[in-house]
Amino acid sequence: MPPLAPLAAWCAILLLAATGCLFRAEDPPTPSPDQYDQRMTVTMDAFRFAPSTFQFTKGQTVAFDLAAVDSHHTFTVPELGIQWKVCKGRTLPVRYQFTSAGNYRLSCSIEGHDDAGMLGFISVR
Ligand SMILES: [Cu+2]
Repeated sequence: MPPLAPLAAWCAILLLAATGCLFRAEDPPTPSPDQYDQRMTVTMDAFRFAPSTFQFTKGQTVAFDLAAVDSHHTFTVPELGIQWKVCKGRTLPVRYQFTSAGNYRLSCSIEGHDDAGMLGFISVR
């Protein structure tokens, strides 16, 4: 048996452990409609956010359903302290109130994903 197969399996397990997707806590409950102003799904697949540009109003609370299709991905906006990790094949419900006007850069913090073009922009007016 070639020695590469067990090595690949261990690498996969280590990657899952490193991303926290091996022993994952339960997803938070989906927010109820009285807890947000807008609800939207963001698909993360093939190094892309869809949609990748967002326009919100200052004070607006948005409920996101973040769907990671092909891999683990993150929805990361450093300037807003947002770092949401989504395991492969999962949809994570999250909620955020945009309290500061500005233009913010969205990226995926999984190594190599932003270099591959996994970027977006959030405008809050
Ligand atoms: Cu990614």
